[in-house]
Amino acid sequence: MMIASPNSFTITHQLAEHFYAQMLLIRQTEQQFLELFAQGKLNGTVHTCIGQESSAVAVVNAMDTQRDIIFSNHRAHGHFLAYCGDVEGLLAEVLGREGAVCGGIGGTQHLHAGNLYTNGIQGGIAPCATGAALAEKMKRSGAITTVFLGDGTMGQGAVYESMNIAALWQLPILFVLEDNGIAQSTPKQQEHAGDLSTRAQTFGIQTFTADSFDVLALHQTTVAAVGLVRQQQCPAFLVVNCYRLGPHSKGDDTRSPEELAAVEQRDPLRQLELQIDPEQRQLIQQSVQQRIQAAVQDVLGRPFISREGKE
Ligand SMILES: Cc1ncc(C[n+]2csc(CCOP(=O)(O)OP(=O)(O)O)c2C)c(N)n1
Repeated sequence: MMIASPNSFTITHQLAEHFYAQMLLIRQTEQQFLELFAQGKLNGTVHTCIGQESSAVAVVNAMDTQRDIIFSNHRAHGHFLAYCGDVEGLLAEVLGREGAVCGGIGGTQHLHAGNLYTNGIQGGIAPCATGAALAEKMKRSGAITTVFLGDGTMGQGAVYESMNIAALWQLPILFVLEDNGIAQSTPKQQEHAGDLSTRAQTFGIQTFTADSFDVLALHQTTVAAVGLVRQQQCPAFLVVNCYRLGPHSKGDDTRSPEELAAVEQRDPLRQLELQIDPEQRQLIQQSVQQRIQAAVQDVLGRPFISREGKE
């Protein structure tokens, strides 16, 4: 199911409601994953983007999802759901059930739907995205490519090789840095010298900066960055300052409860909630909750995917 293009929203409050519904869907789907894990129904691990949903929603909605290409990483559920909204396909993928969006082979980190591709190898997606941008430029399709990177991933050489070639060949690609200040358990300051937000400037790539706490403002900044990439057929760098409210995956959060509690006060989902008409808010909450409950019940009732004869 493709989500309606935000271009059809002319009134800010309609856009806010649309974003709220998407952010809530992402939040509650991921909370469901954690719950299913705790119940022993979900094997392996999941990396949730709880607290960072606004980045996925603001960026994906600035793109033309009919033709643009998105590459994402290990923390991909938000990008995936903002792109296609397929809760059932994602749940089935993570739970290894029939109807899984990638046949149950990709799991949480390796998702594919339409023009969206995700991969858990840090930095490995940057050259792939750059190649896709080159292909679209050669085809003169007008499509652009976006690639999501974490601050820890900015330590990978392949990211800079990709920026270099994207600038040299003027490729239509938006590098999005979701800077949540930590890579698993390593704070940014212990890992990187200098300022990550100025990295792309050395390649002559224009940089846009916003934070995730105001999804509407972040969306506006992204629209400007996407416009530049599409019109000028050149790369751009968008730095999204954000904060992960959950652990890296599970039980591996080294940040203090005080630090987390302070940032929870600024939770982007709650900030947006305050801007939504209470009646409308309740309707959205009910609809998202029903959707997720029905999806969980449906998917848990499906058979496991059989690998018999496929090895
Ligand atoms: C090449 C590679 N090295 C190590 C890992 C293990 N790993 C998974 S996520 C992660 C941290 C990533 O941090 P960051 O890029 O800041 O993204 P975030 O998790 O904060 O979203 C690491 C080291 C990996 N997936 N790929």
